[in-house]
Amino acid sequence: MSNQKVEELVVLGLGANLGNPLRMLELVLGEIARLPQTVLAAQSPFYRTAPVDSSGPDYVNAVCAVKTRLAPEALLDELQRLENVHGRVRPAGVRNAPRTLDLDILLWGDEVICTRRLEVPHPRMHERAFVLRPLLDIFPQCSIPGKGRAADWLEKTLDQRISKIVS
Ligand code: A4P
Ligand code: MG
Repeated sequence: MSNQKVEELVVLGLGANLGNPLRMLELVLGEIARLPQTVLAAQSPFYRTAPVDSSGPDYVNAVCAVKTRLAPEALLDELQRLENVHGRVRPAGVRNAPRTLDLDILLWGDEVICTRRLEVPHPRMHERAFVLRPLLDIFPQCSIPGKGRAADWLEKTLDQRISKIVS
C-alpha cells in the first residue's frame, strides 16, 4: 500500500494488558467491523509487548485499518463506548494505568486533527514499537504526517521488547 491509496483509511491502535488481552483484541476487532458506516479494511498480527511508560503485565497490541463515514469525534465516541463496555477503568491520577482495552485513533488518512478531545496523528505513536511494528505490517510505506517515515522511527525503538504472537 502507499499513502496515496489509503488517504481515506483510518488506522486504529488496540492494546490491553489486563484480563485475557489476546481474546479481548480478537473480540473487539469483530465489534469494530460492525460499527455503523464502517468497514474493517485490514488487521495486523498480534504482538506481545513490554509496558512502555506503564506498569503491570505485558500488553497485547495490534493495529487495524478501517474505512468509515463517521466523523472523527463520532468514531472516538464509538471506540470509547467499546472500551467502557469491556470494563475499562480510568483510576483518578494514574497515568497510563493497566487496562482491559485501549483503542486509539492513530492516523486519519493524511490529515492532522487537533481538537479538545482528539489529536491525530496520535502524538506518541512514532516513539512506540508496539504501534510501529504492526502498522508497518499492514502499511509498509506508511508516513506519519509531520513525522516522516514510520520505518525510520521503528529503528529508534530497538530497546522496546516486542514479539509477534504466532497462532
Ligand atoms: N485523545 C486525544 N487524542 C486521541 C486519539 N488520537 N485517540 C483523548 C484516542 N483518544 C485520544 O485517553 C485519554 C483521552 O485522550 C481521551 O479521552 C481522548 O479524548 P484514554 O484512552 O482515556 O487514556 P490513555 O489510553 O491512558 O491515553 P493515551 O494517550 O491513549 O495513552 P498512551 O500514551 O497511548 O499510552 N505499552 C505497551 N506495551 N502497549 C500499550 O498499548 N499503552 C499505553 C497508553 C502506555 N504504554 C503501553 C501501551
Ligand atoms: Mg487511549
